[in-house]
Amino acid sequence: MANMCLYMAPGSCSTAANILLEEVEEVFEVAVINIPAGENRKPEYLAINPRGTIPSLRLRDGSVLTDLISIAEWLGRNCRRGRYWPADPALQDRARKIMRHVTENVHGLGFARIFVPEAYSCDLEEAAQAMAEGRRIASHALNEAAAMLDEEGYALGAFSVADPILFYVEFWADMTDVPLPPRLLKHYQLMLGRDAVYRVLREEGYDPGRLGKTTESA
Ligand SMILES: N[C@@H](CCC(=O)N[C@@H](CS)C(=O)NCC(=O)O)C(=O)O
Repeated sequence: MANMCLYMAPGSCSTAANILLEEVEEVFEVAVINIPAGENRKPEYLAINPRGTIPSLRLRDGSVLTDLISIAEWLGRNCRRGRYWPADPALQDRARKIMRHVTENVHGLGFARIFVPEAYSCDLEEAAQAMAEGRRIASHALNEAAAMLDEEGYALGAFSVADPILFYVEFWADMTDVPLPPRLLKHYQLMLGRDAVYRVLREEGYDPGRLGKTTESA
């Protein structure tokens, strides 16, 4: 059977899937999809993921997962090493709520406006407004995410699939100077201390030593 293959773009939300694949010590291949060059809209990639979004994960049997949360849950449940999907149904419920909040609200409503303002505007002035609105939404949604964690440390107490998902928006906040609430800043710094996170950031072209010095929100 072929190795798994992660279709990804460095610095995008696929970083979360890349971290999880490293955490579970899977052997996998990587296919870099150049989003600014439109590779995700080419027929070759649309044949893999008809929505043209990143990440996608091709499994060993050839089936393909095309959504970050599905990928995270599958890896957490099925990999030989490190079972990072909780057994407790209440924790599973919490993991799904956190992951959905991150992908739908922090990312989908907030950072999408910061990174792709032209999708929300017709001219430069509207684009500036969309970016400002995106910063407000991302900041508010990050505060809501912080309130979903009841203690300092990992999202569910022990490391789980929810942590790399929380991590990618903390990383984006660092990259774009969106202040992090204190609990998320601590979570971000905790994640930056993990070997797999360090390796993935280096592979994706970042210097982990320069990250995590971001300011806290009030
Ligand atoms: N809900 C999807 C969304 C993923 C998503 O928005 N990915 C971005 C990169 S961070 C993307 O593919 N952007 C290119 C596009 O939508 O055309 C998921 O969680 O997998």
